[in-house]
Amino acid sequence: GPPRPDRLNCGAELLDATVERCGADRVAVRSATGEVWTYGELRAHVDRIAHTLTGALGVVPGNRVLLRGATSPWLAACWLAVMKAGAVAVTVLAAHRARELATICEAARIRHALCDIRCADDLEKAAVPGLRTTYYGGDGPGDLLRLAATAPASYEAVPTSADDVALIAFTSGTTGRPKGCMHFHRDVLAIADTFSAQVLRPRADDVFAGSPPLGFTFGLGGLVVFPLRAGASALLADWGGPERLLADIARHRISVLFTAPTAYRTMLARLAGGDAYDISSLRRCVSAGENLPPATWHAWHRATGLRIINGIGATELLHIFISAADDAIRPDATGVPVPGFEARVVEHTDAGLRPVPDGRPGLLAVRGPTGCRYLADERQREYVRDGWNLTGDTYIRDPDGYFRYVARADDMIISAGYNIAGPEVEDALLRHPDVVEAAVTGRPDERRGAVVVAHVVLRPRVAGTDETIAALREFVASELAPYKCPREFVFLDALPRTPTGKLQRYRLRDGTAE
Ligand code: 3SK
Repeated sequence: GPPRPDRLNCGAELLDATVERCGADRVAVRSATGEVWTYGELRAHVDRIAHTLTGALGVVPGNRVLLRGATSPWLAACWLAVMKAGAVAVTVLAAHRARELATICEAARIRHALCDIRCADDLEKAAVPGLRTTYYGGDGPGDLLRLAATAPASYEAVPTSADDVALIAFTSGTTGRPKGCMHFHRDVLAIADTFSAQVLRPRADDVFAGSPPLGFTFGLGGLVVFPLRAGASALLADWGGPERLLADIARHRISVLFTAPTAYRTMLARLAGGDAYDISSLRRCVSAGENLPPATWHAWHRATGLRIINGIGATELLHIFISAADDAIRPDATGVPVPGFEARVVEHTDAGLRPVPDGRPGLLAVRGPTGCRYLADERQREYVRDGWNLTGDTYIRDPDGYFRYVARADDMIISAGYNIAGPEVEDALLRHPDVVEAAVTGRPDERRGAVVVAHVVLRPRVAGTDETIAALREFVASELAPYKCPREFVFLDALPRTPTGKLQRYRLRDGTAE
């Protein structure tokens, strides 16, 4: 009969359709160690792994396959092979430890794992009952790549349906029990055809790179899905710090960068320190994962002439859903809903969600082609209300449709009757030349409800003395209303972050970061 119209395999679309359109000879991926694969080579590796999965390893469509590894072309090839084989990828972080892996494997009922030999330890320690792990990158006879070497180099993708689950991405936010977010084959293409195609607008000659790991959907989208959909290429290498990233930009002539605000700040510190890097190849710089303070946007613009594309994304929505491009970028706003998405600012009422007037803070609500479907988790009811995804962020919508970030909804500080948004105070602190990182929290206080505490990382060789505190206080007081000025200062060598780079405010509040 005729092909079913709902048939869609995102692996085939990203790889086979791109080869058909752009040819097999273009570079697809590069590794940290200098390996370069064309699209034809990437496809042959993917197809051999897909054959091995469905043959020797006994994976059938719908099986969940854990993927764990350093960022590398081989990890991307395994992910694409799982897609083409119609299985479900559960990509975890190399930073996940045994207990976290055991929880994820149990929640997702995982029986198969493909694991980088360099990350074997914690998966073995997790001792997941019934798990069949195949390692890659080693030299034993059972190594995935040895098995795959003798498999046929061409594999017809399983004709999955657009609504079949393609991946389960786990998120625990900055704390809490991990939640598995299920995404369909069509969702994977939707993020490429919305944020990437319409905001980022990559070209086939672009070279992508960045810091987020592939186990974080920010990285999976930015470093695998978007470049492949565009016929472009990507450097797939682990985050090795700001100097490494700057050197990689120069060496590989990177043109599209995906990273988080903190990495922009640490790169700026290196550039300001006089280190010379040729980063003239950059044309698009994306920031997400955390709020981008205007101070960081302006500092990057001053240093490079480039306008950072800010965005807010969520594992629940797979990728970025509010952003802006080119002349539409405003340093003090996240942007407007990415075409295909709708966003509004709401509040809870007994009758359900009610829109909040423009200019007033409220909860961000989003809907679009992707959305939250937690794997067997009662928190689904809180995240999706009346068909809208509630991300947990407080936002203001300006009358002209721009969305401005205020704070995470549960991070607002209420002091002496005033509502204080930590990010506004952080932005003021970051404008001070001695401040490299800043995070502001509230400390419970009997008299005021809470007092504002600033956690600050200072520029090298600046000491956290009483004079420094006085200077920072005076500086913030000249920028913001007095009630927003921090009463206490804590100086740290680094801010506590999750393996995906998100600030752990609760560790600042409970003092475990000091
Ligand atoms: O969690 C996030 O912040 C995020 C940002 C961009 C794209 C994807 C994600 C999960």
